[in-house]
Amino acid sequence: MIQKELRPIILVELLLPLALTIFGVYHGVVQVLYRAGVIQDLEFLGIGYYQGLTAHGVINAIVLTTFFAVAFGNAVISQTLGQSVSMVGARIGLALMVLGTLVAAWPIFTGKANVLYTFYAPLKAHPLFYIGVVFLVVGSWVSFWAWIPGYRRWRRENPGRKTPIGAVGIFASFIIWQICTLPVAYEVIVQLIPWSLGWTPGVNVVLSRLLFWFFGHPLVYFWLLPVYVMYYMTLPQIAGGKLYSDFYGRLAFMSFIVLSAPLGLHHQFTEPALSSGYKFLHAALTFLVAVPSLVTAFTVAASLEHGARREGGKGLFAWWGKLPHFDERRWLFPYLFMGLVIFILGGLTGLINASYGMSALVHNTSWIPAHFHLTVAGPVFLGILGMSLYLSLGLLGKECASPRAALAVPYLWTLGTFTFSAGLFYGGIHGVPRRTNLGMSFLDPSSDAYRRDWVAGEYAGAVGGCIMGLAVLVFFYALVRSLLAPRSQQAADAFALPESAAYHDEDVPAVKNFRPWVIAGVIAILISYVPPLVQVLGGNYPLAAG
Ligand code: HAS
Repeated sequence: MIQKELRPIILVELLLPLALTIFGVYHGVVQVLYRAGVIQDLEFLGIGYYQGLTAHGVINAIVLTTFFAVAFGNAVISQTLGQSVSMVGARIGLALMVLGTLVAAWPIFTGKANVLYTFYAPLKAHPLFYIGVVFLVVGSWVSFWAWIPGYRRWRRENPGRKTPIGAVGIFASFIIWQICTLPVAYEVIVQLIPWSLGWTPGVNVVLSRLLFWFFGHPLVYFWLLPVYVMYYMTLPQIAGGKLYSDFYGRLAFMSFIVLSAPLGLHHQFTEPALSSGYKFLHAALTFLVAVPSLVTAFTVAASLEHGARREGGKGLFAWWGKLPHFDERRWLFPYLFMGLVIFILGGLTGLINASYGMSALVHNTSWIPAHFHLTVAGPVFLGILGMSLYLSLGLLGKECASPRAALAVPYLWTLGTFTFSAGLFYGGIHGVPRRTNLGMSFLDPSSDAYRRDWVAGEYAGAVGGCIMGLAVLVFFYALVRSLLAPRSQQAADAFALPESAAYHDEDVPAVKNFRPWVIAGVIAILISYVPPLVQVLGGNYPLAAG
């Protein structure tokens, strides 16, 4: 059972960022229209191109994901450990996150923070943007710390018992977050805030980029792991089966603690200030971090097969037909399943990016947003939408009032992301740049820079982006109708997240304790980041005024 006093906090953490996502998604649709040349201007309805792009990235990829990770973490930890989360910590955490979001929103909405969601120097924002980000992150830390006393109590009261797998995944995610936000906290507090306040003459851009990407790659696993918790903890049961292997689930989460961080240089293969040897090391480690996802692919597929066969599924592939793809009572299933389907392509294209030589072809082209709309905007966004609807209705004791609409969303979203990404992949390998107002340049037929061969990809991107926008509209229709439906206190009291039993419930001591994995993770970070850091600090680069 989810702790009673925690429920209103979880509801705010789910619904507030979802409301903001209306702006986030709106700017996504406007973005594809600029890029396809439908909008040929520096701004649309008073909001500039880079201002809208910043709002799109910050709201969807930073605010929504962080609030959701904390909300879902609160629900999973309090339910699976049956221990109370510290209410003081949960309240302070929420207050700081809301304050941070409001403080950062002002410079974004007034056009004083057009620095994109990758906010490293030399782009400079108003100091309040950085201060807001600090509050948001510290709020998420405090929410995480609020789980620790209850977990220690649980361990004392349950000696030798395995921590429930949902709690393992949530803790893994927040351990990664705690570690990876330290370098970006240094960057923001020591470099960016004093610089944006005018207290320092300039900023070391190379150091700023290095610290940002130290944070930037593990950040993607902070987005992904809550969804992996859904895949391991809830999906097998919704599919009518069991988690195929408890050990492999734990192994995947523990491996992410070690492997998420020491590979951020794969975002900086083109960085002239860093030696190629370090880049090669990070490239090799990037291939290793795909392993826990491949393990997940096999374990989750086996769990789905087990569920489908229990429901009468037969044959080598025909059992797929027995999964609840269109079951109105189990409308959460396609949010998770279609996320997995999308992630097959998202993961494969990640491996292409990681290949040292291939990155030179695709870096900073539209290939990159195509990749990340099949990852963060694929399994992650679908998981967030589905679970936010499921959790908020469950906590309020309401039924989904439009199950058909709720079911349509993941299919529409998948159609949209595949169309969008196909266009942007195509454009990317033909050299179309990312983060560029193409309607004012390469897609403007009256411009000397016009590129006819780039039109098809961007048009496909625009069609896909509009379908994605439509999917979100349908989602809000289902959400609002359901929120207006009558509530049942009895249903609210009885609500719990589905927890799958394990088919193979192995007892392997190596994956029962976080400590050795955290130590290995810190050692891996020291090996992979100290030499590049020493190189950058010894570089004596001129400071950028911004
Ligand atoms: Fe990435 C750039 C490499 C995963 C997000 N990535 C980005 C950026 C973002 C992002 C936002 O090496 C752009 C940053 C920016 O703005 O510049 N990425 C990888 C690799 C992985 C990977 C190797 N990325 C993610 C995830 C993200 C994410 C996850 C968000 C959540 N990425 C890169 C690289 C770059 C990059 C370079 C920099 C490129 C550049 O030059 O700028 C791996 O973790 C992927 C492993 C995943 C798999 C897939 C496993 C499949 C599963 C589904 C199974 C399906 C089932 C269903 C069971 C190997 C789990 C069965 C049903 C059937 C129908 C069969």
